[in-house]
Amino acid sequence: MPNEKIYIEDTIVASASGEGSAGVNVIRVSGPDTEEIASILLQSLPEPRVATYTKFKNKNKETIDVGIALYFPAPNSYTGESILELHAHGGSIIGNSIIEEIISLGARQAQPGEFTKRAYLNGKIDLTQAEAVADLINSGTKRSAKAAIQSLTGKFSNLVKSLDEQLTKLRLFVEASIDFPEEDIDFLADEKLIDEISSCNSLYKSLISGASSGEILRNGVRVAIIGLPNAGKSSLLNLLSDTDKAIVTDIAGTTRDILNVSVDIDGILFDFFDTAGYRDTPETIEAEGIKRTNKLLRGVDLAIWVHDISANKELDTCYIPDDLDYIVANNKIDLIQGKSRKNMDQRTVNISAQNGEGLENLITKIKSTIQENLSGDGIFTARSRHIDSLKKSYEYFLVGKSQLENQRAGELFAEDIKQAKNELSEITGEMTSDELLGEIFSEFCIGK
Ligand SMILES: Nc1nc2c(ncn2[C@@H]2O[C@H](COP(=O)(O)OP(=O)(O)OP(=O)(O)O)[C@@H](O)[C@H]2O)c(=O)[nH]1
Ligand SMILES: [Mg+2]
Repeated sequence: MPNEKIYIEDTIVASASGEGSAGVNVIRVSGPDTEEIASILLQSLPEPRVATYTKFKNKNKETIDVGIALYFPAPNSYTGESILELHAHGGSIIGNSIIEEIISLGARQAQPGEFTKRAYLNGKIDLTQAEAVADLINSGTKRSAKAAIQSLTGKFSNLVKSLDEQLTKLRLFVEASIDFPEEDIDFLADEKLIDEISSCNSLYKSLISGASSGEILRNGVRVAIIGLPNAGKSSLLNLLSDTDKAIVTDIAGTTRDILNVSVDIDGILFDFFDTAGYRDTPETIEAEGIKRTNKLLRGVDLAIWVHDISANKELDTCYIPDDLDYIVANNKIDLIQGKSRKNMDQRTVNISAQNGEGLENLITKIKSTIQENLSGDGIFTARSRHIDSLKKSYEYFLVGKSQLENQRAGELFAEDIKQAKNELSEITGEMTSDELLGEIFSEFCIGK
């Protein structure tokens, strides 16, 4: 679909440099009327791709502003259509006057993300790249920006494409063999086929793990700090975020509402949530706080159970949902000496939220729990819809593989591979619904 030439009738305009005052305001025009608009506004069409210093004039030949004009004739532009870019003086008065003038010459105000949507519809970029543009603009850490650049430059789509090509080869190979039914084929005796199946399998695994890491980088990691009253949860939130955002007192039941702080740890955005302590309480506000904590736990990636080790209470983690990863932070270790400090297992760290002891260990543990597959540079940005499609595609592949291995069923294998390929094509946007497109581009800012 995207590679078919789609004729888009109208011409759009928007400021690409966003709201607020700035030195320069970049105004973009894209569409079939670009040349005509430029000829009137600038009195002549600038030379393609050459920065031209010129006056911007209204229909009465009055100068609205002076600045740089850049003209990119179709199809060699961001959108694939003719584009005019005006670098005007900053400030909304001048910017709006120029935009109004361009609208009076036949353009209309662009929708959010419409330039990028046109780039996608004109086959300039695929859908993962378009999504990466939004991710890059919205990225909250250097590392997530780097991951977005990787996807923007095609790293993710190329991996998906290469998996798709391998699946095509497999399917063709098996289909060619089924065309000779008189021969009783033993697919599994063919080493080349076995090798290719196993290489597809590995590619699926690395893509799914890469995309999962990419999603973590994009969205950040949500961590709930939970435990009994007075265990030191709010103190820990303050320590982790190096703030005094949460109120700390020695009164059990201090925190009632959920408090949230974002912290950039080595390029990954962590959202820490401080919560009300668990206990049976007749007090309505505190009980409501506990209810909110339980709801929060259904939407986080990790919990830190803060346990007051000085209080001589049993560790009771029964409030943590079965499928949620958690770390036990034995807090107030400063009050404990010698032997009783030990007694550690894999998911436990000793800390003092008061004096900072053990903080590094806790952070290392948080990272290792989350980052199991967050590796160095190989990361690209990805979204849950990509992971869903990859997983569905992998399921078809695995079913097909077992049909072949257990029943020698070549036809069924070929059919499953076809389905697996369909799922992949949703990722790059070769097969995508209008609804999904609307959803994706509505997240963009105007002018992108
Ligand atoms: N000695 C010592 N005291 C601590 C430590 N961490 C917290 N405290 C103290 O324990 C008390 C409770 O701390 P908070 O951080 O308010 O505990 P909380 O878990 O948020 O409590 P609630 O909000 O009531 O559930 C305060 O008096 C803190 O100063 C620690 O590591 N060592
Ligand atoms: Mg608290």
